[in-house]
Amino acid sequence: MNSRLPARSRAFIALGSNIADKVRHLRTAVEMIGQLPETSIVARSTIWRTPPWGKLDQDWFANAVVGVDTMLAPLALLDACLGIEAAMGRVRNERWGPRTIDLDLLIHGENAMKTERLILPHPAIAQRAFVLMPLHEIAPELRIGGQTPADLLTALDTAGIEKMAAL
Ligand code: A4P
Ligand code: MG
Repeated sequence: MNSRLPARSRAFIALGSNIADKVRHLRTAVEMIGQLPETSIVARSTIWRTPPWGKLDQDWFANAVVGVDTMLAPLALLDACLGIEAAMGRVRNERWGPRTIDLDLLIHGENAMKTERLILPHPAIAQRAFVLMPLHEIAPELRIGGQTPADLLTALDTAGIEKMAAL
């Protein structure tokens, strides 16, 4: 294979919203992800209703995960996701605080990196049931540090996390 050819990768993007019409925000973001260049959505989880994690005094979240096939390199895909957040009017206030839409790049093929702008795989996957439950739905065989989403979920509290709508 010609190593200079750009590679196609399977990536997973987590979506979260806890302001106003949360379900609509997730659907709008997925539509925009599907319109990115050389990127197609290949799997979408259910939308899950999840209790707030990290910062507890805020509204519940709608969370989901999509799988994409993309020719975009990791940083290009991150920038595209940040662009969608900005286009949807997200304002960055406090860490872990309320948000119209949050897009986290969970996995990008086999790529592993730790730079100031991007860490792959996303460092918090193993602590977050609101990511692992939708990820398990669409990628039960995926390995994160050698463990499947179901393996990682055995150590976590999943109370109050429920399916709420199709994405
Ligand atoms: N960044 C580095 N690696 C990545 C990556 N793999 N994916 C950098 C995405 N971004 C990555 O992100 C800050 C910077 O992280 C980005 O500019 C990028 O360069 P951000 O989204 O502005 O930060 P944040 O979201 O305010 O903070 P943080 O710590 O990322 O919060 P999280 O992790 O997004 O958590 N509870 C429930 N139930 N459901 C939720 O969805 N979300 C949060 C926010 C808290 N509690 C929640 C939920
Ligand atoms: Mg984020």
